[in-house]
Amino acid sequence: MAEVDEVVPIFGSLKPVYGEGSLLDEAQFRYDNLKAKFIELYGTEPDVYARAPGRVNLIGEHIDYEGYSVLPMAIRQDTIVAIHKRNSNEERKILQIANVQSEKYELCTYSADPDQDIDLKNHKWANYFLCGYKGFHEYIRSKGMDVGAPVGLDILVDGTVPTGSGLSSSAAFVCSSTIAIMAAFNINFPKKEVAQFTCECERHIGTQSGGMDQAISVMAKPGFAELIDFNPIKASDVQLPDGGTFVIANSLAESQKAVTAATNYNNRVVECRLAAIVLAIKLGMQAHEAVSKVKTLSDVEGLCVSFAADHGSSDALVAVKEFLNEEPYTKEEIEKIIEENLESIMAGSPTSLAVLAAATHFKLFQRASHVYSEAKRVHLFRETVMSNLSDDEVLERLGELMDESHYSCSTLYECSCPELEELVKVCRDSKALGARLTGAGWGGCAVALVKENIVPSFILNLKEAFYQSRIEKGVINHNDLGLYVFASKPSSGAAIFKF
Ligand code: NG1
Repeated sequence: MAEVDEVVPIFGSLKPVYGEGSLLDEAQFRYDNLKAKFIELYGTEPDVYARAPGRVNLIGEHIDYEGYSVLPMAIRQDTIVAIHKRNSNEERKILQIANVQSEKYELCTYSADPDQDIDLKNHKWANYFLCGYKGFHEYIRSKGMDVGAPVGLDILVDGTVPTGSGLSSSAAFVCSSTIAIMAAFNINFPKKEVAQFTCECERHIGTQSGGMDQAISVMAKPGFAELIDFNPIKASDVQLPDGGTFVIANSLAESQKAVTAATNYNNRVVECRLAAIVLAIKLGMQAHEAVSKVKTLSDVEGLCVSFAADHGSSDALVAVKEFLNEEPYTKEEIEKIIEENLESIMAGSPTSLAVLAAATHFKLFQRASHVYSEAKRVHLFRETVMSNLSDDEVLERLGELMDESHYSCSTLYECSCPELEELVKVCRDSKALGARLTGAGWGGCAVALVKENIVPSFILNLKEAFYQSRIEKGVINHNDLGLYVFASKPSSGAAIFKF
């Protein structure tokens, strides 16, 4: 029980998070560099640092926002935010946000008003900091706490999670920013609260995110993947079997989740909601009740399963097959079933209205089929890990589940892309036990489960079959290959450092 209320840890040295050896040396170098640059830029030392890792999702894609459990692990790549809070009597009450990669990410300044709007049409990298800033203040207020009038903040960021790669660089940035702000105000909260409210913070960027990335970034433990449940958020340790390694490989197609939200990420959230409402009505709920009560496919799973039970099954997909058409629905067809105009049911959500404005058809059958089957695969994955099969048998089965997950993402959810398809095929041809896209998709990374003893030859194969032609075309530099394909072990969650 005590564990549930653990707050974000505060350390006086890097070792508890970064371990020993070369990883620690590399981390020490980054923190020293961050401090030196901070002093150069702001003329003072940071008060405190916060770090939060990226993650790789092993299985359970696009189901967190539907209320279903997912199974990610934290990776060692992280974002570090160094922060200094100015005194309330200092002039210039502004937020200054700089990045150690100053040539790529320019210095951004914002007012210190926590109620300012984020300009979503003009996407700037530091907007993610602002998400944390706004969300922190909203959360503080919701708890009846008061941190006084706005003061200036100086910030310097150093991130190693590749952006647009499906490894949650955005959540690593939002979580480390929010936690740095908390720490600058000398406030700490239980990790599961932080996991919940950092998810709400990130929605300020305009994506209707589920909570997976923030939950794993805040709650991860070294050595374990985590089964993350939602409503309420809970993380249960999953010890992966010996003999297998997860290799992450970047497809080099950048997934611009915030920019493409209306046609990709948020579009799928809206399609799932519409599928859930239509199912509820077909299963006997009054249309007005379904519209007001049903938000996600997990809300109607019970109805689907009861229907399936009457037909000798326990599988929600039986109801999906019976009641949803495989042909995409037009807006008018859905409006006829739900007896309301789609704009009016989405009226409170500008990001959903943007989806409606961009869409001509809605694939309800395909999206619901993916969500229900993927939710089942997550549990099968965990049951397999906990079964008494031999390690080899466990690894084989996990690989199959990963392959099935990819097939579903690619054909039913349509969140893959040609580069990811090519990469997943190369992984399988190179003897992966299973491989799939990870994260939102539409670009970004694949994750492959590989027998430990063939990892070096597997990576070499990927380099030859996938990356060599891209090196020759100048897409990437040979010396950077280690950034694009690497084996990963489950790493630590978010932390605060006061040195
Ligand atoms: P990425 O784009 O990989 O960070 C996104 C969502 C997750 C989840 C996955 C798909 C955010 C911050 N993250 O992850 O919540 O829905 O897509 O499974 O939007």
